[in-house]
Amino acid sequence: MDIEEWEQRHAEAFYNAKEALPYLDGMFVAYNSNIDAIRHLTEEDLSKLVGFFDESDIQDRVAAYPREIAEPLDFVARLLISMREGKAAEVPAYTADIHEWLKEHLGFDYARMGGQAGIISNLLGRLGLKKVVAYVPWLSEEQAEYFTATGNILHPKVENGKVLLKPPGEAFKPGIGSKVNWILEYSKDMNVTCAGNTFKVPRDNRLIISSRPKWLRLDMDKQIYEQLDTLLPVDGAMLSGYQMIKEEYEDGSTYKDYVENSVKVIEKLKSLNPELRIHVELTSIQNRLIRKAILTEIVARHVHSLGLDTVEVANALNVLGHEELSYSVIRKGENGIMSLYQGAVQLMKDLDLERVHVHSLGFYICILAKGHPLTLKEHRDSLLFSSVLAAAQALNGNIENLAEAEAGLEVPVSSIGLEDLENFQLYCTGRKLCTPDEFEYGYVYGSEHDAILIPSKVVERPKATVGIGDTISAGAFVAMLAKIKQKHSGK
Ligand code: 8BR
Ligand code: GLC
Repeated sequence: MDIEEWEQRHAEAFYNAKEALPYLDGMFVAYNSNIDAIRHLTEEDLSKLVGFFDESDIQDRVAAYPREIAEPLDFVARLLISMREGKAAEVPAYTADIHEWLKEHLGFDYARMGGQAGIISNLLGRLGLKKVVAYVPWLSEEQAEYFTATGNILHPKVENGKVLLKPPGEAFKPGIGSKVNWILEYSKDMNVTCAGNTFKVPRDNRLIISSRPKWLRLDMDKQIYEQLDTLLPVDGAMLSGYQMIKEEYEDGSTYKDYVENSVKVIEKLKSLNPELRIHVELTSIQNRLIRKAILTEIVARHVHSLGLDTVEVANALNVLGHEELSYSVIRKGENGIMSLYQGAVQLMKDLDLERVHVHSLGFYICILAKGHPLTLKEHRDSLLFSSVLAAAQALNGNIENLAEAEAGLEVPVSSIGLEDLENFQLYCTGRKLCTPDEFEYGYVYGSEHDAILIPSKVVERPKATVGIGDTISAGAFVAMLAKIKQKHSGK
C-alpha cells in the first residue's frame, strides 16, 4: 500500500465531505452528557497515588478486578490495569466518595464537555450543521454551559405543555445536580512501579471514573416523547449512554423498563422519518447483563449503524457467545486485525446491522451490509474524513470549526496502521475475499457483505485521547448521511 496515495485520498475525502455536509437538514443526538474533569497523570502522580496504599493490598485488588469503584483502592487497581495494558476503560462509581477523594488527593487540570452525546453534539455544531438537536435527560444549568455557543445546537424544552427547541442555556432543568466524570489520561512510555514490579505504559490512553448519581435515568420526558415530531427535520440520530441503565432501581423498576422505553424512542423516530438512519455509539459497559441487553434488545434489529473500538468489539463478542473470537481480538498479536475483521462481521450478522464501524489506533474497519446506499469509494471518503477529524482533535485537543479541522490533514498516515493492513491483505487475498487491486483501494467486495479498510492518521503526542472515538464515529456517520442527501439531490 502506498502511503502517499492514502495521504491524497484523505485530502480529497475531506473536501468531498465539506461539500456534502450542507445538504443535511439536521441531526438528533441523545442521551449522555456530563462534565469531564481531566487529569494528565505524571510518574510522580502515580507514585504518590500508589504510596497511599499498602502495595500488597493493591496487588490483591488488581487480581480481584473491581467492576465498580466503591473505595479509592478500587480506583488505583483499575488505573494500574488500564495503564499496564494501555487499554481504555470506564468504571462506574455510585457514590460521591471517590469524587471527594480525588479532589483532595489529586485534583484535575481542566474540565470540559464529556459524555458521548455531549461531545458529538458539540462536534456537529462546530462542523456547521444547520441544526443539531441534543437531548440530555439530566441537563443541569452548569451542564448546559458546556455546549458550544455556535447557535445551531438546540434542546427540547416543555413550556405550557408544548415542546419547543431552545438553546441549551434556556432549556435546562432547574435544581438538578451535574454528573462529573474523572478522566485520568496517561502517556506512552511512562514507567510505573508497584510492589517491586515495573512496567512501561504501551500507549496513550485513559481510565474514566463514571459518576452514577442516584437520580440518573436513561429515559425521555413523556411530553417530549409524545411530541417528538418537533425535532424534525433531521436526517439521522446518534444515540449513546445506554451503559447508564442499571439492573434494578429503588422504585422497583428494572433495566427491562428502560430498555423497552429506549426501543420505543427509536421506533418512533423511524416512524416519523422512514429515511432516518440511527447510529449507536458503544462504550465500555462493565455489567455483562446490561451489555448483552443493550446489544440484543436495543441495537439488534432496531438501529442501522454501530460504532466501537477494539476492546468494545471483544467485549460485545464475549456476551454474544463468541468467547474464542473475543479472546483473539484482545490477544491481538499478528492475527489481531484478522480477528477484529471477523469479529466486526460477526457483530453485523448477529445484530442485523447495515454498518459496523470499528476504530483502532492506525486503521479503521467498516463492514457494510449488501444493498447499502453508497459506493465503496463514498463510504471510504466518509471514513477518511473522520480520520482527519480524529487527527485534528488529537493534535489540538478539540476542533473549533471545519476550517480548523483541516489541520488534521498535516498529520501523517500511521505507518504501523498501514503495516497492519498489509498483514490483513495476505489473509484477504489468500482466502480470495478480495483481489490485491481491490485491497489497494481499501475495498473488500464479499458475497454476504462488503467492507472498507483504511489506514488512519495518528498524532505522535496527542493532547488527550478522550472523545476521539466519538469524533471518528460521528464524523464518518454524518459524512455518509450527507453524501446520501447530496446524491438524492442529484448534485
Ligand atoms: P475510544 O474513545 O472509543 O476508545 O476511541 C479512541 C480512538 O481514538 C482509537 O480507536 C483511535 O483510533 C483514536 N486515537 C487514539 Br486512542 N490516539 C490517537 C492519536 N494519537 N491520533 C489519532 N487518533 C487516535
Ligand atoms: C463516556 C464517558 C465520558 C467521556 C466519553 C468519551 O461517555 O462517560 O466521560 O467523555 O465516554 O467518549
